[in-house]
Amino acid sequence: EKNEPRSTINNRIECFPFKNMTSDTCTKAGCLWEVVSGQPSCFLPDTSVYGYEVNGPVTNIPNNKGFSVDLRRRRSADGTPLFSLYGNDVDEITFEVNYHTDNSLGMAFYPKGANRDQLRPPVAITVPSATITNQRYEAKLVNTGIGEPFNFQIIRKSSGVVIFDTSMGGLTVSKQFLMISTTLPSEYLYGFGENTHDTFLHDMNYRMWPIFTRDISPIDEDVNLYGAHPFYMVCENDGSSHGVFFYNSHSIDVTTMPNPGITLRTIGGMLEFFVFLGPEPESVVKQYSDVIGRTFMPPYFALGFQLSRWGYKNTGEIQQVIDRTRAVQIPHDIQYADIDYMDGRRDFTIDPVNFGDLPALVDEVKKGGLRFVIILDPAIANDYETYERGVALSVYAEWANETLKPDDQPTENNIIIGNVWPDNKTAFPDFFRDSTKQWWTEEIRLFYERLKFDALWIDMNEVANFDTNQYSDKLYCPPNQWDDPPYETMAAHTGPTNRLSDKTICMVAKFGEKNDERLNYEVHNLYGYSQSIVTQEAARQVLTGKRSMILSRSTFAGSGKYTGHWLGDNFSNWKNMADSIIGMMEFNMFGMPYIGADICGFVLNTTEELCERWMEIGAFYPFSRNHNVKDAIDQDPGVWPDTVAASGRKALNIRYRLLPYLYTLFYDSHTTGSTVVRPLYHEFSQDRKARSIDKQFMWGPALLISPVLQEGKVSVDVYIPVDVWYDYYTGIRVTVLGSTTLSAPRDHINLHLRGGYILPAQKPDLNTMLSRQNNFELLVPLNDQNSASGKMFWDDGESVNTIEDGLYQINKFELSNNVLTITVEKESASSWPGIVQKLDTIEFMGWPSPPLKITVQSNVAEDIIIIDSDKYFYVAESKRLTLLYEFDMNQSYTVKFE
Ligand code: MIG
Repeated sequence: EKNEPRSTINNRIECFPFKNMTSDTCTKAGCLWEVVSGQPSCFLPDTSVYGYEVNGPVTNIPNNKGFSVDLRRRRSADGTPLFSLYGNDVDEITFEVNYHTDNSLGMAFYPKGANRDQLRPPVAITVPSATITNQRYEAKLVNTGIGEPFNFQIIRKSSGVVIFDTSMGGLTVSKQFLMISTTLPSEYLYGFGENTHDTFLHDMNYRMWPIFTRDISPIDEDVNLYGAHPFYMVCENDGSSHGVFFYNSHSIDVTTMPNPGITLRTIGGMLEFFVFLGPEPESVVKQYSDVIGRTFMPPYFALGFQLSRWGYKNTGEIQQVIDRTRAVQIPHDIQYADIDYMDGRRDFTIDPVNFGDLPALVDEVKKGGLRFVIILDPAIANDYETYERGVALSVYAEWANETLKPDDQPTENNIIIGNVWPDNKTAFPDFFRDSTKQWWTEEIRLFYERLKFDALWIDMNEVANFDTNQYSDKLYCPPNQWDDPPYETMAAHTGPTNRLSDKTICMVAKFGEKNDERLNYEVHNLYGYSQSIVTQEAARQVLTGKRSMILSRSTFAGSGKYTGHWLGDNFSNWKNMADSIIGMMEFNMFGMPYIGADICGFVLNTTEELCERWMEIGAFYPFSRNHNVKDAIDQDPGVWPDTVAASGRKALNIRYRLLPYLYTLFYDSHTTGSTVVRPLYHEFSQDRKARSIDKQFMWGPALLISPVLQEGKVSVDVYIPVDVWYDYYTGIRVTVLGSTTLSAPRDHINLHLRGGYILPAQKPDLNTMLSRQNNFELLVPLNDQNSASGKMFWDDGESVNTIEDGLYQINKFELSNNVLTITVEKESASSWPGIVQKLDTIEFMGWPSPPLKITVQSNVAEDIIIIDSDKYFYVAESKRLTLLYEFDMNQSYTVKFE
């Protein structure tokens, strides 16, 4: 009777996902039942019946910093709370809105009087704070009368667009089930991860996505992968964008709805959100990074090309790969060793038979500028000194309480024992403890004494454990409210035995220091995150003052401060190659620009054509590594000298040429939060077509990359937004804009430069140690005003905190009114030798007519030099002007064209 149908069926909030409901069980539970195809049949009644109501006056926070209001559950006529979905609902809660800055706000729902810190994830964030002077949003409690349904909106003042709106109801706060729904102002929804999304733009048709870290190949949709990033972005119809961060580390389910809207469900903590008003997409990502932190600055060598595989049989095989890569003149900066190098796959050991000579190889190859990276897994075999030293410092995750531990589980000291790669049973370090940090750092230091690695690759940190629940003689989780919560989330329904603990350790494992203990249930998503923090610090300590680089498989919001990421165990197929673009764009949105996928594909045998195309696109991954599974055919480019290697070399030489531009994008990202790999949507958000492009991507604002992603194709369908563009190879201006088809022979990846930007470049070489000694170049594609601008960031490429310590240089470039100025904007401090290289080539594209005279004046000399006319060339057909003149990067110049 009271359960009125909803006004539209496109906003149904499902009552019991994963339960087989019938008309009878559904209505008995208080929900509505109606079968409509494509819609949930059992769904919640509206806010007149379910959810919360206003239960007190609105209290303003002084200085226009927000407000709070008490709420209580909806009541029946006799004053008792109405029905509950999963039990234990909190009757009285407080809703608080905090205006952080003019462009960002926070909001939280918490049990009245609760200590919020205990409900928050142990993830360091920064709450932005500024005086509110020109608030871009209105935060509106729609009903303020006592007993009226809770309804909250955030409105973008400039357009009146409602960007957050809880009017469809469903708000639930219980101990182990929390839910909120919001309508969205448009269908342009991006983000949430880590999942394999078929499209960058979300499908709004009741798709559900789990967020819960797990060791699963990114080949299927609808499963949770390695990382957890509860962040989304929406492009409003007018092109303004906003973003929302759900600050919660529990297992989360995201459901899209066609109205359009989303429902978020989680199983603990708080419903707490940060909202960012942008309005430009890049501003949204920057504002998000204000909260979660900005990316680490990668060492320069980490921008070079990298080779890896699982299954090298011995040091000799690694040497062979290095040699055949050199033979085909492929630039090569990092060589990896996977778990094969270990003795019985135990961390910090070396297989004495097959890899005893690995340290010597590392020493040798480093002389030529190659760097070496080793893998480390978190799980520690319980049969050697590393393990024993950990026991002594009590570094391992334990059962939360003795009574939960099944009697038949192998254990010592209450430590949780599992089974991963090592030859023996394993324990799992708890990286939330200081003692673990001390132990891990020391183990890394001891190992560095044996093998001089340059960076660390941390794998299996979801945390992966192979057999939980699958074999009775190995680890299994006794039934309890944490391993079997009333609402299990989708993650539990995508594991082998349908439990959260599948392929990981029990939710009742305990983590953290004695005075701040947390159940795995709360912090499971933070395993890789916590390991990344400790590993970065350890590497920097051990490599005294060197930046190093950490590559982590599992990540959380904020991991970008500490690590990069690869997209995991992809398959050697064309779809997975295309998916990598979406993954890269999403991780850039998540503040993790150091990202890429295994080039040529990991699982299965690659093919020559696939590998060739993958080397081409992979040359434009910020993290560019060819990596392969054990037992698959070799796929390093040297295997196919005339095809994969030839095309790979061509693409990689362009990458190396553009590394100063890429490095400068990382500097921008590190200092402002901007993206490195950038979706077209970010640069052309007014262009509706650009908002859905996910088969092409950009480097920053100036380079458009359009790879071939299909087998047998020698052309590519692209979208080129309305602007000034030049073909990278010919310098010829693009005349057909919009949707078009470009020729793309097997050895060609289409690249376009955007008019108006100046890109710093450098002559390529076989690794970055060599290329860093070459002369610089500038690429100057002109816009329609015949102007362009840009900058270059430079430092020693490897010291820690060069930016914070001011040990870097910035050169600014500006072309307008036929005058090019090169300005040393920030000179490097004296303690750093500065730039010795010259800039000797400037390539202008779209230069209108041949110059009659070019003059140069340096800031350190009085005289104006007239450049010899044989030092510049103008090609009328392509309107390309090349200037060959040696500029010293430590001087400022004015170059005039007459
Ligand atoms: O269960 O170390 O994603 O890159 O080669 C497989 C072996 C373990 C998974 C990583 C992959 C790596 C592999 N590892």
